[in-house]
Amino acid sequence: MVHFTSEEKAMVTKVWGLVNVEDVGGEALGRLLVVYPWTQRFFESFGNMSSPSAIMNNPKVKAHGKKVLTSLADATQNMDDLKGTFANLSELHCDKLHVDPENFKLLGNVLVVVLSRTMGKDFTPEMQAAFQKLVSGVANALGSKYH
Ligand code: HNI
Repeated sequence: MVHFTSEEKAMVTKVWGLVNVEDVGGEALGRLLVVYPWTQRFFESFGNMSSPSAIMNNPKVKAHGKKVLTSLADATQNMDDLKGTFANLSELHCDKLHVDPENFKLLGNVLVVVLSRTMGKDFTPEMQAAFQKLVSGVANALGSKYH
């Protein structure tokens, strides 16, 4: 189980305060689908994914990215209990959606890349480290109910 120091918690809160959930969510999910094309198979109902620009401008991708990031807000507020916080979503992604948990790590990493781009120098190494730890903890929590 990951443990966050009070400094790390403060860093995560700071990062989250600078995140525009709508922009960053769509950008991160879009990039996941472009960079790791096999992830597209989970989103066949989303329509046009024929090129990187089709993916990045797909309204369903943007809407779903926003939904995922909104759910990540729960992580920033429950850093002492990520497993409990994501228990239901772990069951959903395993039993109903059949998403390989490796993909949670990929999305977390893409998210960190997107934050580096959007925040530039404001995203200090300490902030990056704390946020990377958070997304890794969430990926772990989302995988915890797999069987
Ligand atoms: Ni994920 C639905 C949260 C990563 C594939 N996902 C959701 C929902 C939430 C959510 C919230 C909506 C649930 C509901 O309707 O009750 N997903 C998260 C979080 C992460 C994540 C917090 C990681 C940080 N999901 C991923 C990844 C994939 C993924 C990496 C696949 C590559 N998720 C899905 C699919 C759905 C989904 C597929 C259903 C989409 C739909 O509406 O058809």
